Amino acid sequence: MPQEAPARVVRELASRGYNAEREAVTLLAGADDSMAAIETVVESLSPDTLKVTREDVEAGLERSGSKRGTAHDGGDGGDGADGDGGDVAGGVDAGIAGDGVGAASQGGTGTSSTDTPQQDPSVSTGEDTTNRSRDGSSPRDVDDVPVETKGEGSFERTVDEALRAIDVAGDVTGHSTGTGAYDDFVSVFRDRYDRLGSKLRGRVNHRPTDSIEDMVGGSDVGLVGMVNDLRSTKNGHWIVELEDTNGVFPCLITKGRDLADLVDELLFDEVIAIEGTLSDDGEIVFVDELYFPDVPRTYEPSTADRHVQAALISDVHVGSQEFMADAWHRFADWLHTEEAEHVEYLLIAGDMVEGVGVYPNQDEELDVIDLYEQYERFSEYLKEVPGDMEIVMIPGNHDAVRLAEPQPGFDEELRDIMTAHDAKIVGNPSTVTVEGVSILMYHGVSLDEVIAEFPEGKASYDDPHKAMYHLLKKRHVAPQYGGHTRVAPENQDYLVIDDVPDVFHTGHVHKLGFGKYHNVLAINSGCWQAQTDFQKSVNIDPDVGYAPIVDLDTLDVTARKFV
Ligand code: D5M
Ligand code: FE
Ligand code: ZN
Repeated sequence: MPQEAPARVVRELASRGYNAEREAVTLLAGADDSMAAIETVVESLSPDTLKVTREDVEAGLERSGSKRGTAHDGGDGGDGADGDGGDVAGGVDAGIAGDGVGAASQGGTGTSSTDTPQQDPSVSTGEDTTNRSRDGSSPRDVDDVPVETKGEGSFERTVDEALRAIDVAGDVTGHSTGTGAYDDFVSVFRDRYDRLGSKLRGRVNHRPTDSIEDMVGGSDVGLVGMVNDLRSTKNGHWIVELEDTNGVFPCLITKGRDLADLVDELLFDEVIAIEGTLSDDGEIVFVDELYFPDVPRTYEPSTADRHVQAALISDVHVGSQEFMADAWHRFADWLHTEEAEHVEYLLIAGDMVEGVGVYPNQDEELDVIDLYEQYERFSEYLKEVPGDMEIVMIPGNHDAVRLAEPQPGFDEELRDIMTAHDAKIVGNPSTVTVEGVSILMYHGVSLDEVIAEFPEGKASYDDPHKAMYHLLKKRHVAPQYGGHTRVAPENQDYLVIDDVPDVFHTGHVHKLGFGKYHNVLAINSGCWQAQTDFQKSVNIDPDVGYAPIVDLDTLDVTARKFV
């Protein structure tokens, strides 16, 4: 008889209205028949018990003659099922706890290799061994669910929190100055131009736009500019109008040249450099070379000094009828197993909840209609993961913060709701450095734009990481102003990718994909929401219930599947 995962014990107790000490959970998880033991212990509790203690469990089990499991005696060693002060956070409401699904960590592995774009998740991950229907329709029957415990159902994590290091940069939270006034737009674009331009100045001999027309026809010209306009001529050539701080200048890219292929990749408002020759009449530059700020090919990412892992997820969408609670429970349960012993960090790249009024007719698919209640539920789900885990979260377009990017982290009211694990709540985007590995977290709304505007081969929903490569190449997470992505002007451009990250983590498009671009690991995490009616109508087939796990010492990735 397999032993139970602690998270499941927590849920069972919570569904009966009890909190529990960590040691009590460990004992129950290690019992020969945890569910029976829970019943016995609960029956023997005095009516005024709120929190189940170790003594309660021992007394209850003794009375019934149940034996404790032998695999592991709780002890005091590490942080148990949930670390907050040694107690297990309870109070999970029945809607969650009543969804009786056992632990089943699943899946094979798919390890990324350098420079090899990844990856069809259905190939890289193990097959579905439980084959359960999604949340709401699964029977409350746990015995038939395989629990992958490797014979150590009561495995207890032992982590050394002193070895951890986590640091956040580039977060707008608390620094937003934008008023939306015209001046703010001028300053944010100027900042973008200065910072990205400085990465390009070494590559071309920049001539200010207003001095080019005074040059002799046929001169060599270098120009660093922001893409102000892009149009085709009647002969099928392209005119890219570049803007610097002095004005604009038109540059011609002739059709049929290799360069013309790059026109497909241009977005308005991004900063590029060109080299070319001034026309005889001094009116236009014929482009010979085009440069993006880019990531150096020789970039050498930093890695952690020890074997430690991070789970990178996003798009939980709690509150949606399509939220896959079963998959989440399996994920949380798996985190308590020995296999996940080194997973000490959990990064969540936005869309914690489904939100309210985000898309037209969205209310028809809401399971929880109150926004704050959605966050309360989310917080309860978060409590299922081991209490010692370090959690970082940024908001997404479904979250209750301003939609325009950069988005500040959640406000006090929401922080008060999401107190579990003392998570680090930061803005979108933010760069989180975990034990030396810098991880740029960005929700990913601009990916829709890149995918919509680029040809299929350069960016698609099936290969979301390739769309991410373009953002790295542009060194900007959302270059185009005025399209899908709403951008709020601030006194600086928080969306510029100033320093090359070691890992780039996005979500939003609900597709799993990862690969390396010039040695930077790009990961788009999938989601925890099954296909919505809207997504069905536009053929978006989401990758649900995956958690990519990154080895911070090697930057290898294993995609784990929990559906
Ligand atoms: O977005 C999930 C994905 O689905 C993302 O690629 C946008 C797209 N999506 C979902 N609903 C809509 C509507 N109503 N209009 C346009 N695009 C949509 P998420 O932000 O998680 O909902
Ligand atoms: Fe989402
Ligand atoms: Zn989103």
